Amino acid sequence: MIDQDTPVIPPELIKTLRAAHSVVVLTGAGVSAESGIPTFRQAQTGLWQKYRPEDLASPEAFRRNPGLVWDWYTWRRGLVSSAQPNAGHYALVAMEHQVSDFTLITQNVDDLHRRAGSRAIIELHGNILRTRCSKEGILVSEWNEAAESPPHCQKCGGLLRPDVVWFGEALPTEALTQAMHAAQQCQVFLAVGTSGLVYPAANLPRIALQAQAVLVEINPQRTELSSVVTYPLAGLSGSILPELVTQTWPK
Ligand code: BJW
Repeated sequence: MIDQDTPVIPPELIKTLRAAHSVVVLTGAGVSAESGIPTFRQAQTGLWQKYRPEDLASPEAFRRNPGLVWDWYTWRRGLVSSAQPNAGHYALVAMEHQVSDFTLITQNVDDLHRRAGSRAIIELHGNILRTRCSKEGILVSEWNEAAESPPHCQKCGGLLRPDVVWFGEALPTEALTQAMHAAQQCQVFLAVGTSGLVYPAANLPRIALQAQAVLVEINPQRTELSSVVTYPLAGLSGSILPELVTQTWPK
């Protein structure tokens, strides 16, 4: 049965996807919205309602008030840890099994793609479940949470921070290089649940389009990308992705 909120998927798209041997999917926060994780630009809840995420996810914010930033990430780590992958995450696992050259590029830091079972994942903006020393950059797995906020590195005394990419920081070079290469080479590129406002990730669909890929967008809202994509599919990724996979590769 087709969900009333799921748009009809054009038959030409199904045909193109079925024939494609190289597919790239770029995901954003919208993919995890149906797992109960607020998107980046959506109002935060509870104690964090009065803060804009854009004002907390930066080196300046961390320098100004490291305790506040650490506490926000501690709250978000809790949300992420208790969330479960949704039907959209699982559909991407199924897609990976069907396409010989499949690349999943995510801007999300929530680890839900990996927990769903996706394997070929490029994490552009890091992972909130990893912590590193802000002084030496090394990953740290143990600290005294009760002592201070943020805790200090037990080796060098530097402040600990989440291993994510804040505004003004460089993306991991290898991840970005691989993502750009995949976007240049693919036949079909799907942009799912992203506002397309944050660079350099926002360039990836445009790179794919310039390289003649078929561009698909899945998002309930229009974005800056909507007017240039080949197939804009307006709706929720948790409904559209499973439908797309089922119709493209029926059992
Ligand atoms: C659904 C749905 C459902 C809802 N189904 N959909 C070029 C031009 C202008 C500016 C720049 C530029 N190049 C660089 C910049 C500066 C800056 C930038 O892009 N600024 C813009 C805001 C203008 N970029 C950077 O600073 C980057 N660094 C950089 O460029 O460094 C250069 C450098 C080089 C060498 C040395 C030093 C520096 C870094 C960007 C890092 C972004 N980090 C964050 C935070 C990560 C950690 C954390 O989570 O706390 O990443 S910001 C935030 O935005 C997060 C996200 O990954 C990212 C993207 O957001 P996303 O995923 O698109 O989420 P939303 O909330 O915006 O949208 C959700 C969408 O889902 C919506 O459209 C909904 O409709 C939809 N949706 N429910 C499907 N069920």
